[in-house]
Amino acid sequence: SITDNAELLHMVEKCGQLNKTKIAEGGRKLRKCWASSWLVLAGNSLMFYKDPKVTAAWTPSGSRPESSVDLRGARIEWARDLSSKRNVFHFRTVTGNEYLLQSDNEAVSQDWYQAIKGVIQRLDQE
Ligand code: I3S
Repeated sequence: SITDNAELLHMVEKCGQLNKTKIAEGGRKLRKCWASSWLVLAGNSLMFYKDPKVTAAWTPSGSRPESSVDLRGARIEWARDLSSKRNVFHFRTVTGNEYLLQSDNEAVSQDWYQAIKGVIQRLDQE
C-alpha cells in the first residue's frame, strides 16, 4: 500500500555528482581511488550511487546505493592538506570510515559541505 511504501522512502534533501575517494575503513587507511559518484542526502544518511539514477524527490530504500553512511556523530571539515585537488572536504563517520569529496566547481563543493554539515548539526542537537 501507499502507507507501507511511504515508510520505505526517504525525503531527499540534495542530490548530485561529486568526486569521491574513501581513505579509511573502520580507522584503517585505504589507498586513494578517486571516482565520480552520485550522492543522495536523505534523512540521516548520505548515500553513494555509481550512476545518477535516483533523481526524484523521493528515493525508495529498495534502490540500493553502492554504499550509505549514517551522519549521526559524523565530522566534516575542509581538507587543504589531504589532496592536491581543490575544493576538497574530509568526512568521517563515527565508525571510522573516512572520505574525501570534491568538485572542481567551488560553489558545488560549498553547497555539499553546508548541506552535509547542516544535517550533522541537526542530529547533534537531537
Ligand atoms: O595523497 P596522495 O598519495 O598523493 O594521493 C594520490 C594518489 O592516491 C594517486 O594514486 P596512485 O599514487 O595510487 O597512483 C591518485 O591518482 C591521486 O589522485 C592522489 O592524489 P590527489 O592529490 O589527487 O588526492
